[in-house]
Amino acid sequence: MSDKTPLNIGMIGYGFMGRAHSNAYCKVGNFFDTKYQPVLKAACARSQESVQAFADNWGYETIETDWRALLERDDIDAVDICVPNNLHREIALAAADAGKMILCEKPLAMDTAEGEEMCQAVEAAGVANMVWYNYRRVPAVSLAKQLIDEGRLGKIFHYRSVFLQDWTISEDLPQGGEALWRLDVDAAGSGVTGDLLAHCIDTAIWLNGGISTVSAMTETFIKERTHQLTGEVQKVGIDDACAFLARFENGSLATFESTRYARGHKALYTLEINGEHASISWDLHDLHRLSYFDHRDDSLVRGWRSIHVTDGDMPYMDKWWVPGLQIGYEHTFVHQVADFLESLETGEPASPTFRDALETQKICDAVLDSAQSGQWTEI
Ligand code: SOE
Repeated sequence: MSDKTPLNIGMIGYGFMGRAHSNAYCKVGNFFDTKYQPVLKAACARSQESVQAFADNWGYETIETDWRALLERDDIDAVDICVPNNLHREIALAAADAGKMILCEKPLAMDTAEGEEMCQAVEAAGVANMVWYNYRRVPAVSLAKQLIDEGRLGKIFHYRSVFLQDWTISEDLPQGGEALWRLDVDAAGSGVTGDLLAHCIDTAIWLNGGISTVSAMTETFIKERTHQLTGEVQKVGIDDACAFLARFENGSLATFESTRYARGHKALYTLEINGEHASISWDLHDLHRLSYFDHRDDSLVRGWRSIHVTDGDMPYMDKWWVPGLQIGYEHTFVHQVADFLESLETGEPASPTFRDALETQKICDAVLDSAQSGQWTEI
């Protein structure tokens, strides 16, 4: 019998992220020595058949088909919002009102105004809250943060980041409905800006501080698509591609680019940071490696080194296997849950909180405004 304190989870949604988070709740207690143990108490979605199948697969004890009923239950401590972006606000406000802790999928909201409302709601209710920007918890990215915070790079001059995919190139791909809601502006709020660049921005702010001004361009390559739910051909409202320039508050310059039209790239998230003494770069396709160049090295052996981030003194790695054996994508979510559980013990909020994630939302809004106006936009 575990002597851990149960933390009853109510999962809303059962898609890709519902699976990633459920897996994390299942695994965290086996690898991390936390006081709290997530319990898969209830899964909730509109389709009874689908949510039952999801619950059976992951071991959720019960199901609900109405999220309001889930929030009324006394046996739910924390709700996990894994539904399309246009539903985050309403559920989060009601969950805060019901006194539930909230773990919300990214991006926080459809826009900054909604996000601000959500921040105020969780802060007024005093409930623990966190947004699932999982890439911070890739050990190599966490190591990058450590190296930067230790001052090893010195003054930062440049930040460069891309997130490239190619899954929406076919004009026959419908928009809207299950699995394809990311293409429907009414459900997603934006295209690659909120879905992919939001990850790049979250990591960038975390590693390199606030962004002060942006200049962006966006494009929607396919102007009309059939809506999966209505069967009607409708205008596409999302940005298929977005590129922007940015200035950070620390004086460094940045370029960001994202598209779902980069043939050959499935999820190429990269970042590179150039500082006065050293540079680092990272690539999601090789996520357990961090490239590092230090100009202070002896010139005869100076060069880019590829750090295999698996040693026990590297972030999170003492919790897994033995040095040299790597971990993957799903572990980032386990790390995030572990940090959330630890935050309940220490009282120190797990980042990014709603308030932290609002910063990313502000940048996304500024990027879209700038693309619209053709002007630089101050944050
Ligand atoms: C889109 O394809 C997507 O699944 C995003 O929604 C995720 O946030 C990203 O991590 C991977 O790509």
